[in-house]
Amino acid sequence: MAQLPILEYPDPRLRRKAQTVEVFDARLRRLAEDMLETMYAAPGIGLAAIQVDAPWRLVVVDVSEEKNQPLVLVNPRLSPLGDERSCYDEGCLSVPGFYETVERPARVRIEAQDIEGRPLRLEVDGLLATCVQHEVDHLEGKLFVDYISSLKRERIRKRLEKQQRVKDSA
Ligand code: QAP
Ligand code: CO
Repeated sequence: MAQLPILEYPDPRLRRKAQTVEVFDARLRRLAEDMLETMYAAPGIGLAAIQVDAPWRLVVVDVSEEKNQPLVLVNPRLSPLGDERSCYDEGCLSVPGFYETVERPARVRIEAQDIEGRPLRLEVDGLLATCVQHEVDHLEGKLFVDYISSLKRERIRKRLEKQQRVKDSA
């Protein structure tokens, strides 16, 4: 297994629309394993393939305390269940060091495929529901900073660009 470099906002590659996975092979399994390793090492609770410059409709999440309940979703589609909404302080491995409150549907139905291509159907709530919605947004090129004010977003962009300049010149 290997840890993969993570693209950081405002990298334009994070704005691409990810492609449907049609081939369920060893390379796909390898990518999912490397993404899990990368997420656990961060540490994080969710990662979309696009964040490691692999523009496929693949996400991994694990919101468990023990970090032993990995969920791998291929070609996920979500539908909200009911009108209830909930707020979480969200972060993102592609927006390191910044957290903002985002409101989203509290419960969602997930229709996806597992890593072998078998259909997967789940109904989730709580942090898992929020995390899966955050990750599926990535597949459409959407980031949690798109939900906050443009003033806050621009401030985050400028700070990250500055940090990246420092890193690149080191
Ligand atoms: C998405 O994000 C998420 O800034 C997953 O310095 C997060 O795992 C959905 C992380 C929260 C809902 C609530 C962020 C690690 C991890 C950072 C993550 C950082 C180090 C973010
Ligand atoms: Co994210």
